Amino acid sequence: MTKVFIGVGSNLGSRAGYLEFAKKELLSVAGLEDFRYSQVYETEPLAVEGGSFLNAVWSFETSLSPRDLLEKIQKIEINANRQRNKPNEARTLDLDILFYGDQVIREPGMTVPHPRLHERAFVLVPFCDLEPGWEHPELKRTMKEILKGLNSGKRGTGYVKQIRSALPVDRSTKEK
Ligand code: PH2
Ligand code: MG
Ligand code: MG
Repeated sequence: MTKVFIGVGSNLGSRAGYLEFAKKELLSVAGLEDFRYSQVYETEPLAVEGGSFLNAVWSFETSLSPRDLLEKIQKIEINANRQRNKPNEARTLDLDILFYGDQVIREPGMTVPHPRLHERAFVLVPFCDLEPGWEHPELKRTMKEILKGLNSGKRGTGYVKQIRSALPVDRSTKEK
C-alpha cells in the first residue's frame, strides 16, 4: 500500500455538495483505504475565474498504480460535471494527486509531486491539518517548513480562511 495525498477544490455550483460527492465516490473505489480528511477552507481563487473556492486535502492508502488512480479521479471529476473548455475557468471539482508516496513521476499528463503545491497556501494549510511532518521528496523539507517559508515570503500565498471544521452532511444540494 502507498500513501497518497490529494488536493480537492471547487469554486462552481454546489461546492460543498461536490466535495461530498467526491468523498463518497472515492470511498467506493476498490483499493483505497484509511481515509483522512483535512478541514475545509474557503480560499480566494488564484489565477482562476469565478468565486472563492472550498479547498481541502485528503489522504488514503492505495494498492492502485498512479495511472489507475489518476484514471479513477478523472472519472469522478467528469461525473461531477467538470468541464475543460479552457485552462483557467471555474471548476465544479478539481482532484489533484499531490503525492504518491515518495515517488517522483514526470510523464505526459502526470506530474507528481504536484509541481505547484509548495507555493499554494490553499494546499499547504489543509495539508498541515493532516501531516505537517510529511517530507516533500524533491524539496527535502517538511510541509510545515514549506508553509512557514511561504508565510514569511511574498510569493502567491493566496488568502486562506478557515470556515468550518467539517463539511455539513446534509447540505449537499442546497448551496448555490
Ligand atoms: N486551483 C487552481 C488554481 N487556483 N485557487 C484556489 N484558491 N484554490 C484552488 O484549488 C485553485 C486555485 C488550479 O487547479
Ligand atoms: Mg488544481
Ligand atoms: Mg486538476
